[in-house]
Amino acid sequence: MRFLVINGPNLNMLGIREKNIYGSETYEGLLSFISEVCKAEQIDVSFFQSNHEGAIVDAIQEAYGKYDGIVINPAAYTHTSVAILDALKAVMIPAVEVHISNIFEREKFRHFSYPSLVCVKSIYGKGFEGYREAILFLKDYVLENKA
Ligand code: CA2
Repeated sequence: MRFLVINGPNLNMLGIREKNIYGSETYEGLLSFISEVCKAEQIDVSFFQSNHEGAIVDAIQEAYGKYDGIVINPAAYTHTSVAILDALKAVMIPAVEVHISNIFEREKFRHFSYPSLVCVKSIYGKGFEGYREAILFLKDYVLENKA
């Protein structure tokens, strides 16, 4: 099974600032954490991070036919990007949305998520553990929905 993990703008700054919201672990730490989870689950994982909306759309399109599942934290684009929503709809790869923080306990503009309209699950407020939950959920989902 092959998964693509996509992280959006500024998540490469993890551990550098806003530690009260996102914790003190770095982006590299996040990748190691996810790699360990995927290794234990025998999942091949690839990572993509970008600060650019179009680059994220390109990465989703390029995933078509190559990956069984997508885990995505679109970061700020969560609340603005119809383009990322449309790309997820276009490729029809099952996707789980993850947010490190609890977006519903923050500013009102973070309460709405475009990707939640197409993702098979949304996980928020669980820190890095949310990515583990996403991988495990997606693995079961893909196995159960195999043609
Ligand atoms: O909680 C999440 O994972 C978010 O997707 C993170 C986004 C935010 O815009 C969403 O509303 C919720 C922001 C990521 C910014 O990450 C930073 C990391 C370190 C320093 C500054 C920002």
